[in-house]
Amino acid sequence: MGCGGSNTNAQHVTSTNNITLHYFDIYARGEVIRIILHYHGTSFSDHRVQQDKWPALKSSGLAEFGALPCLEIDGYKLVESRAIARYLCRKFGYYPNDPKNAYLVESICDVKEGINNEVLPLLFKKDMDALKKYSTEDMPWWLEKIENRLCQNQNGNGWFVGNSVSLADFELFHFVHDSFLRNEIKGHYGHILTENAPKLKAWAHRFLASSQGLMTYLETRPSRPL
Ligand SMILES: N[C@@H](CCC(=O)N[C@@H](CS)C(=O)NCC(=O)O)C(=O)O
Repeated sequence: MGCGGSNTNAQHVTSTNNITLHYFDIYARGEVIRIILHYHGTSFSDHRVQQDKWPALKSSGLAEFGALPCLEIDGYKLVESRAIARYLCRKFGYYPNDPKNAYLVESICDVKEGINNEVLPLLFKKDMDALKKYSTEDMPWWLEKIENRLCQNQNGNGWFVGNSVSLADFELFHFVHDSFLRNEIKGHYGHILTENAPKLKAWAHRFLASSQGLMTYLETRPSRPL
């Protein structure tokens, strides 16, 4: 196929101050975008796409690569969850300029992505036995290593990188909160975090306490069993 079609890369749409997130009503790849926007206190339209509406939306070409999330912002339709998270963090001042600090942020994000690649297929298949096996056998090792990284900065009593919140904190908070701390799940999996990474658990509570907007969102978002 040639390049004759319209350029849909970061497709430009009519400029507007309105922000709309199109994503499913789940806590997976697009949820970190909701977390960043609520933490920052930016109002946006949270379009939770129901499964029966997805085929038509997909055919409409809204999402450049045929998958969600898609964020309409600054006159663009942005896709790819991790690229969108970076965009927002750069825009809001949650991304370091210094290359070494950027490396520290990116390596933490890549660790989360590696875990996601193992866990999300199990969640989508609702393979709870495999999920439990991964959580009890593999996760403790990862949690310990991630906590070690946290402790390399300010003895684990601050944020992941430098003196302020960064993309690394957003990505890891999404992972830690939704895998271990949220109400629907903490009775089953919370002990894995408590036993293997107590400082990481304290960091997650500290992070949450630093944003009223995020606290309110997490208290009021639709409940999900998985
Ligand atoms: N690499 C993409 C993956 C997006 C993705 O797989 N999204 C899923 C939901 S989490 C989706 O849209 N599934 C429906 C489909 O592919 O038709 C990203 O990170 O945004």
